[in-house]
Amino acid sequence: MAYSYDDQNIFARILRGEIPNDTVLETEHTLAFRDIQPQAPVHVLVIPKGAYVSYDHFAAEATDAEIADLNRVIARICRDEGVSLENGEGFRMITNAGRHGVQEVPHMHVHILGGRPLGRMLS
Ligand code: DGP
Repeated sequence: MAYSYDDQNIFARILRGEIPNDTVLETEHTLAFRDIQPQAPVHVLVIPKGAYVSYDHFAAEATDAEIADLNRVIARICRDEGVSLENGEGFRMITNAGRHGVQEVPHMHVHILGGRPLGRMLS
């Protein structure tokens, strides 16, 4: 079964400029913006500009340039937001996928959360 991408999802509309967003950083392949319902003082969403539904879709089919760009953006945001281990107290990255992952928006995104102790998630 192939991955199926709905180009009317809210992040596709943000990428087309149809819906405003609070952009943190934009590069050739990647857009990062603040989550509309922040769960922590730092809550940034990082998305590829390409039409990927989930992290596994992105990791399987994106180009090396797209994958490298998204990861460099994550590193820059962690540093710029002061949550990197270079200059802060740390962060958490989450990517939800599909029904069991409780993914609300079907365009691949990584949450970066930080700025407060986040509590234990896995034990
Ligand atoms: P999830 O798909 O469950 O990983 O989470 C989607 C996140 O996207 C959720 O934290 C809320 C956020 N979100 C939903 N709609 C918008 C929007 O229009 N703008 C922004 N900035 N964030 C949104």
